[in-house]
Amino acid sequence: MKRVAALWLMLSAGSAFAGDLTIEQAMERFEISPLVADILHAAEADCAAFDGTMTIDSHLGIVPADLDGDGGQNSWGWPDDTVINFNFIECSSGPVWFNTGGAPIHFVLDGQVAAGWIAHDWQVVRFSDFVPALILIGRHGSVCDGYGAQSCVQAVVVQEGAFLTPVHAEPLGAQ
Ligand SMILES: [Ca+2]
Repeated sequence: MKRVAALWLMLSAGSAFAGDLTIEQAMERFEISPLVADILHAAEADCAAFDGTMTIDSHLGIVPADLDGDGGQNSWGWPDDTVINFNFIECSSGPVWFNTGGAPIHFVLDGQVAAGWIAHDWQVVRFSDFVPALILIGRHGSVCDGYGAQSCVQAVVVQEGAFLTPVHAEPLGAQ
């Protein structure tokens, strides 16, 4: 297991392997669950509808991650959750899935449960013993009732197989 993880780090860091992957190459490079494959194939179809070819950044398009903080690994010894970041997946015919708020970022838990938001970027941080993994996603300013270029960060916690995030933030004094 450790050797495989080390190999993945080496592949990730090795410039010889940098660049863009086709969906077929991504299937060989990563342990892709059927749900992840569905998301990628749906995007590929969207791109093909515009006569485009989809390519996936080999480092940032599909990222193994530990979104629930359980430390779980898949059979390749990688973190058992997956982030699919369409900010780093391109369609040759144009910006099919981009808007001013970024592009879809899908978070897939144990290959089985997915949630996604239009966002610029993401990060997983440790929050507390009770919340070992906190997903932070950079959203369009309007989501925070601001303007587009303002910073707006949404936090998401994964617990018991569900993605939890505030629906209404309800600040004090807003009543
Ligand atoms: Ca996990």
